Amino acid sequence: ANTIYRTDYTSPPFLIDTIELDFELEPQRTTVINKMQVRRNPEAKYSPKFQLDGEVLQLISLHLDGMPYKNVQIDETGLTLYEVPDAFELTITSACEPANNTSLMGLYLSNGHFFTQCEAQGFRKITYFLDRPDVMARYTVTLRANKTAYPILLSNGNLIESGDLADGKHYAKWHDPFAKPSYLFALVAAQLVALEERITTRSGAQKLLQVWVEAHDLDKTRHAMDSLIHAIQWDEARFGLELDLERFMLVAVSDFNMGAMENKGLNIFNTQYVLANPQTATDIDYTNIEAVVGHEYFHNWTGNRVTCRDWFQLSLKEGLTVFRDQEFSADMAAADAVNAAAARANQRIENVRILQQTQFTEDAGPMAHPVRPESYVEINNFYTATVYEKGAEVVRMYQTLLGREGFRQGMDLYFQRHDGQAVTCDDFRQAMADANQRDLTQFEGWYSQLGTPYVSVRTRYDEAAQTYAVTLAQHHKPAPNALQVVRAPLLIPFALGLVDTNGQDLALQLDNENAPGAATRMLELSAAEQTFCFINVRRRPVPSLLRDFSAPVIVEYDYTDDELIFLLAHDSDPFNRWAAGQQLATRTLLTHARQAENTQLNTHETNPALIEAFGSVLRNPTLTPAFRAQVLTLPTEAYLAEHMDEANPAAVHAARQNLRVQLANALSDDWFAIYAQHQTPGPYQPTPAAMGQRALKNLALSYLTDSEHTERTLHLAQTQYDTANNMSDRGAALSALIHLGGELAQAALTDFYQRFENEPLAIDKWFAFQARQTRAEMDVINVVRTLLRHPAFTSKNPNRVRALIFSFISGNPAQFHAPHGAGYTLWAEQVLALDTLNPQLAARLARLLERWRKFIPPLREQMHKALETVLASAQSKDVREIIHKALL
Ligand code: B3K
Ligand code: ZN
Repeated sequence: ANTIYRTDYTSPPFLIDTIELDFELEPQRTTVINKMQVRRNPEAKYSPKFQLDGEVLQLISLHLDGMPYKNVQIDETGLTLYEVPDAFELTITSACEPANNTSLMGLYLSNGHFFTQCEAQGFRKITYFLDRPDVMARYTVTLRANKTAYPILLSNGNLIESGDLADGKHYAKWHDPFAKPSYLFALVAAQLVALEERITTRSGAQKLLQVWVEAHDLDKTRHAMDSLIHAIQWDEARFGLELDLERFMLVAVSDFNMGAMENKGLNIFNTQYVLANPQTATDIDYTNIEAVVGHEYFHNWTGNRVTCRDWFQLSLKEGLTVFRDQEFSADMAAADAVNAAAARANQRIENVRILQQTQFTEDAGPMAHPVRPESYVEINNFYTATVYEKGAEVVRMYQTLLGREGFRQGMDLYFQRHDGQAVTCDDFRQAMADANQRDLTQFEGWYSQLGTPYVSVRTRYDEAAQTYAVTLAQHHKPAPNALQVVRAPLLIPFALGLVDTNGQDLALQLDNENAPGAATRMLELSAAEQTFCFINVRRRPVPSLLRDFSAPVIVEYDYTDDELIFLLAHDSDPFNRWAAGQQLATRTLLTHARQAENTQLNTHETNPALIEAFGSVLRNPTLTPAFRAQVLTLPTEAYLAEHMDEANPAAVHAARQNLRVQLANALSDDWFAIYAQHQTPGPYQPTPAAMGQRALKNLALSYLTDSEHTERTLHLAQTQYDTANNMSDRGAALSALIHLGGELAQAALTDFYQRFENEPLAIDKWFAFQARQTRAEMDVINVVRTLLRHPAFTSKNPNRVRALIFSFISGNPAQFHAPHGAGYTLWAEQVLALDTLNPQLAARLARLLERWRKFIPPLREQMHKALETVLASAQSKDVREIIHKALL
């Protein structure tokens, strides 16, 4: 397959100013008439031919300026027109087959209704077009369909006409006043109802907001609507950005490859990120819905009004929009919280946990790429943690370096310069630089260099001189796929504090300063190595490094256990308090994992100081329940395995399980007390405070399932299961019962299924709980195999596939990597089954084995064989690119 390179970019030879689309919607065969006004791009190299993208389309007719045009060639990638004039009208009629489209790209059916997904390159499966983001056109769309089957007809922008037609059909005509790239086109033709609200934005304009769902889901739309209203208000307040359309629609669809899609004025959502009521959705679902609704809404400016010149610039819109949704969630949580700083820290911890678990791993493996990739075979494979999560960290660093005000000025200049344009990451960086009169040339490295930077720290206290010198040195591990070797020092904002022996922060004074200043210093590391010398330091402090995770790097510093325990107890930076606890736990767990590899680890005397330190946090009433839950949540098995020289999932599981048992038993009185104290009586409330209570209470329940108090815990879990008024509690109880095993678990599973038979998102949870169970006596691969044959399982629904197969493979490493290798056989089988059905989803599944080289030899060899099996039969370029890179 062809590799596309960033540096090969050239401007489009033609521009398309307007497009009129006319759809005759039929499931088996939909006809599309496409009328475009085309002209040569004065800024591009002259090309005698005009090439349009088009895939799996049947061409019916083609007219140029109203006359049939014959000087055309067709192949499987599109159409080439020869000898075209400088400006012309092109009318193309073609057909596609929505009912046979299982890829969920282009126009497809879900529950018998029509939906589209065009990003990145799905529009070419709908009609012939210059399907690239730097070709921006004004769209007018007419939809025609049977009125009974598809009473609701939606597209981008404003509704300008609608009415009845002959033969039981009706039509709707939509016009989007904003020029947009084809990836933002959308249509929906379905039987839906909407929750509606009218709001007034800050300029006084009236707007109509709608959340469209199937009728039986109308009781699950309130939270999405509230999230949308909050997002609109937040973007006005924080960035001065207003909703620019008369109406804004969200639509829920059951079959969707990703979370949601920011189509102009018509955001289409995976049901998982829009539907919620207390019975079916967990606190995490509520939180995710707020984040994703915000994310898609924020794209209206960062992505839609200013879009990407080419797909290598994807992080221009995704990194920036993830940063914006993270800030939105943090501000929302802080606004509702008693302790705003703690609520913010909690958000930050959650974001960083994901970054460290997914992006750091990606950056160390065969798919490692810079935030702005240099090449790709299939662009859908580059909607990655690096582009999204590391991209968001890169945007955050501008704000860290320039301050909130400076960042806002950079954003204002960015829109002033580029509204209505398709631009690059360099354009964004330049706007930030110019608005703040700051040279950000060096910052380019964050876009061009792959891999996670390391910052190693050395400190030297001079008692006589009362100085404390901190030396920061940046370096990289060798690039995993040898793609890139050029490295230059990065500009790293490194927040540091010094904690005195009494637990207080020192007021910091550098040797070139006259007076002590703030307790947290933002050091700017721009060279390979730099030393910062603090003066008037009366006692040796403990350094608090990279506060609030000020840069996406790995810090290396030889803390003693006592220092970590000290920071966990005293650091004024809550993020670093959490990080100290995680580092201490990781260290202990990795030591035990190595012991488990060599001997048989059974009941190790775990570091009693660690248990005491965690117990102090657990009992500390001045800390929020949410924060205590974060600290007491051990690093995942996947994270720990990644930190071994050779990953050994069985050893990691044994070590982690052992520490859980120790924490469960040593602190059992505390856990029972916590469980009793943090009940949330009364109606369910998705507030940060109530969510924190539930998180800590359900963590207590989870630990107690590993304690000696089996009967008592079983009783708590059963009671909670029976009496819960929300899914967080019922789900946690079910998962506890499954972990305890036996007849009660079976009965609860049966009850859960019957209770939620008509709620697909709850049934997804039912599959996921079973796939994630870690009870030692259970052979979970066989549970999964049995569930694959369950009547409610289907490979055609991505949520169901993720619930069962992905949950098992990435959420249950010890069982998946069982020594006999049956997990890998299952993986290969499922990748190949999905490969022809839904290549995008298949490629995501394929990626779950890309780190195969990291594992101990017996597993590595079997994984290698499974990869070879897939390579031998995979058809899609999506899967082939992943497997090919994994095997390089
Ligand atoms: N922009 C979409 C992602 C589309 C992915 C296509 N493979 C969702 C988002 O990031 O908001
Ligand atoms: Zn996005």
